[in-house]
Amino acid sequence: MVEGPLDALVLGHEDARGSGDLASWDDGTGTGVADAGEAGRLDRGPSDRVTPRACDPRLTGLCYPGASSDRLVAPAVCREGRLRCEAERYFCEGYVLPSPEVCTSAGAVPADEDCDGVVDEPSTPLRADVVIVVDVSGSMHEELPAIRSALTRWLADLPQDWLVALVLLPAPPHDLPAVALDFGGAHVAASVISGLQDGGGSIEATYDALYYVAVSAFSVGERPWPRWRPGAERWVILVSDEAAQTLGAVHESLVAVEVRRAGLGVVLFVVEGYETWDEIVPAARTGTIAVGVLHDAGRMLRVLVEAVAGAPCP
Ligand SMILES: [Ca+2]
Ligand SMILES: [Ca+2]
Repeated sequence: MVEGPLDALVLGHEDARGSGDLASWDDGTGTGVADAGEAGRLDRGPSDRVTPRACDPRLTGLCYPGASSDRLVAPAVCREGRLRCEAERYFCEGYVLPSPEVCTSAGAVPADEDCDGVVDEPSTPLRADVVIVVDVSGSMHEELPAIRSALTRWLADLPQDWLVALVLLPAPPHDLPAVALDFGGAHVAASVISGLQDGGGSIEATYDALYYVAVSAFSVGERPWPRWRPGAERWVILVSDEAAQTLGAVHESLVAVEVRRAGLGVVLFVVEGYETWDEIVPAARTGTIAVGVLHDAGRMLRVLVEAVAGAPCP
């Protein structure tokens, strides 16, 4: 039973299948707010971010930090969680959020992984935001022709309502990564990328770049970081030949949390030395990450098409 309205509670989540601290969640499309109602079920609604007051341990209603449009019954895999009060904070436990649609394998029960009500539909979204993060340090000189070729060919075939932004890493004369192109049409991005040159810099602050892109709430230098459109799929294509570094204190676990929280799919193109990304890869959206190689434009293009655009189920 609920005594009094829970009108000052902000939902939180940690991952697609798990538990979340309800005091800190924002999915990038708004803030989840608990409105316990008579049944103790939490719904979404507009509200300012507020500090939760001490919770009622007797409240054990259902909660779901995903979109209100998500299907929550089979064949959809999304599920509500249970509200839990611990140490005067609310947690939502055991919920399942959407993941990319996966084709049903032989003998398996068909499932609607992205919880849109359709099973095994082609996974190419109509609307997506893509941030391309390219390492343009000097060591990338020999890799850039293949990168330019693969990316521009891929961009030429994107659906109309996909927007593309570009982040350079580093962006001389500083070692900071910087937004070279805010979200816009793919043809504009292709034009800029076709002229991409290596430009020095000594630190590849990959962690910083991915973190700032994920949180989408910082300004660095003169340009703001790209802002994601609500409702669009979110992708980061990251190309580098150097193990990830940070200029500050952006640890990879923090990157993993924010990438997951932002719902980013990450496609990673590397040469070598990325062992530390093992912690980030499984932490982001399952099944949306591919690790490809540089120098081979044809292979890069195939990886991009398969990883991001998807293909219809047989
Ligand atoms: Ca589906
Ligand atoms: Ca499926």
